[in-house]
Amino acid sequence: MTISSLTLLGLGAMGQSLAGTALDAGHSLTIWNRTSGKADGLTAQGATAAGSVREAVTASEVIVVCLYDHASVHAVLDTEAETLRGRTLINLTTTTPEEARELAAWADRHSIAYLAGTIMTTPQVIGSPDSVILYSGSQNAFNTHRELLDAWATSSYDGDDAGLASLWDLAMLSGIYSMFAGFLHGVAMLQSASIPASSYAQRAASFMAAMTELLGHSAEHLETGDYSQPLQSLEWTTTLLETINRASREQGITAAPVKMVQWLIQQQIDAGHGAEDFDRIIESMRAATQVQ
Ligand code: FVH
Repeated sequence: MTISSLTLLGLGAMGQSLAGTALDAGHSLTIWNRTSGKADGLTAQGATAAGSVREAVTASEVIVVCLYDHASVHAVLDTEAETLRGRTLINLTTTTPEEARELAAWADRHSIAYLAGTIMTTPQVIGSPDSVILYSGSQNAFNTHRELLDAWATSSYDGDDAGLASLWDLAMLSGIYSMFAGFLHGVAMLQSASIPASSYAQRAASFMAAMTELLGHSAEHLETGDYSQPLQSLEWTTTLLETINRASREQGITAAPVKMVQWLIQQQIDAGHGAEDFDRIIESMRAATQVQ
């Protein structure tokens, strides 16, 4: 089903890309941004710039929000709850799961259909086959506006709990940031011996890709909670990580990402689980005493 009208609030780097792609796909688009100047290129492509949030919301049945954070979404929408009544709100702003649920409840109180989306890609990739956006919340909104959503990315629907898309997003990003911190630590080690980052990147890419083959094996441990058949025990691993620590000191750098892993391991060793598998460190993350 082709939508007749669409409003986009927020013309940052991502909003610009979403807007351009929607226009390219033939959608009729109204745009609004807090500060002026960001709409100019898009109006030249056919978008209509609204002078206020109310004017922008009134123009369309579907309102897409792509703002900086949860607080900015409330800053923009709170005074327009009645204007939004009966319309569909698709929020592509990064939030926590609880923030997404809070917005869904707010929308529900005002009879606004609410779909939460999390963008798993950069603005440059929006509209390409590599672009992925995860959704949760109103299944009806997801199904009804699928054509628009699919213009931006491969769209996945994860369930009617509005917080789920966000939970997935942040869980995926957590893995990526930890991996890149480890990559940068490796670069720092090698650069201390004048080996360029590009050499490390080339060798590390295939090594890391090979390591991802082990994720399924870990998942088996994590789903059963049985860590008694270690691929690498906690005691063995902490000895290795201490060696990386000493090597880092020798090279004059700090091994902060490695120390974080050592800390998680130590909780389990102290609790008497040193002979069990490395995957057991997930229990340190679940512990109520964790560092916030
Ligand atoms: N850019 C990316 O690579 C990532 C990819 C993954 C998903 N994110 C999320 O997308 C949201 C928007 O990101 P963005 O890249 O467009 O962000 P900015 O370029 O910084 O633009 C922010 C827009 O938000 C407006 N804004 C900020 N605070 C307020 C406020 N209090 N009231 C109204 N609008 C506000 C800002 O307006 P202005 O500064 O231009 O006036 C921009 O339109 C984000 O959640 C990412 O996590 C992108």
